[in-house]
Formats: sequence, C-alpha cells, structure tokens
Amino acid sequence: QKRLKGIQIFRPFVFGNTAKPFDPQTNPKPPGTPEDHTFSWTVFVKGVDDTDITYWCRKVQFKLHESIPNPLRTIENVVPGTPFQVHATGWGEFDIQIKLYYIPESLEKPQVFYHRLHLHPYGTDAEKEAMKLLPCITSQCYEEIVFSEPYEQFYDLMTSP
Ligand code: SLL
Repeated sequence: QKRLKGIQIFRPFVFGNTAKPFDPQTNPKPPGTPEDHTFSWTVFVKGVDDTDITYWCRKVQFKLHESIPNPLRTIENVVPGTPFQVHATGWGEFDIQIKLYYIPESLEKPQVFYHRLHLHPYGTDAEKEAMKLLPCITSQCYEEIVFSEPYEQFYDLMTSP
C-alpha cells in the first residue's frame, strides 16, 4: 500500500437538520409520542444536491443528547444518493456529534463534526420571519473532506467512473 505523494482529493458533503413543530393540521403527533415533545426533526449527512457519497463514506454515527433513548445511532447501507439520517422527536436543542467513517480501502480514521440541532427559527429578525413561512426549518453546513496523499487503491476507487 503506498500513498500518492503530493496528491489531494476532496469531496463535498452537507450535514445539518430539518425540524417541524407538531401541529394537528400540518405535522400531527404520532401516537405514543411523549407529551412534552413539541418538534419532529431529522439530522442528516448527504451529498450536495443528493449526489451519492456512499462510494467514499461507509457509515455515519450520530451521537444524540443523553436524554434520548439509544443516543448513539449508526447508519449504514443507505441507498446510494439518499441521506444518512436519523429522525427523532423532542423539545430541546443540543449539539450532535457526527462521525464519518470512510470506506475500508481509505485506511483513514473516522472524522468528527458537530452540528447544533436547530428547532426554532434563527438568525436576524428578518431571517426568522422568513423561516416561519417555510414548511420546515433547515440548518445545514457545507463541508469538504480533504484526503491528503491518499492510498493508491483508495484514489483509484474515488476517481473511477
Ligand atoms: C436544553 N440543553 O435544555 C438542552 C437539552 C435536550 C433535548 C436539550 C428529549 C427527547 C426525548 C429532548 O428533546 N432533549 O426525551 O426523547 O435545551
């Protein structure tokens, strides 16, 4: 196994969350949802414009707040071109640890990112007002993973059509 000296390869992706308040008309509470839960939300990792990332990202582990049952959620074997995601309900905002695991051929260690779960409109007053008109709140971040001097086999997999 040899690293390709002087080569850098990067792959963009998006991580973040969507959230919707419970509402009898637009977002009814599923039966059995605890009384104090006021929102449904989804945290995700996906390709830009839903492009496939499964050819370099093997699995994603989301670490949720300890108040949530089974806070460590591991998502793998997703349909290519669909997000790695966890859906939940709750009442509060907190930091989610997102750990990306690369395909084994990369021989790279997993990498950690943090995302603050947003349930409520945020930003300037104007931004908040605009968000209130949307069907759901989205808070997401564009990132690029840089693989520096990748192993040859990984590089070939990443760049083969
Ligand atoms: C806060 N520091 O006080 C934060 C904590 C915790 C959110 C937020 C519970 C969900 C469940 C839930 O929403 N916890 O019980 O499944 O705002």
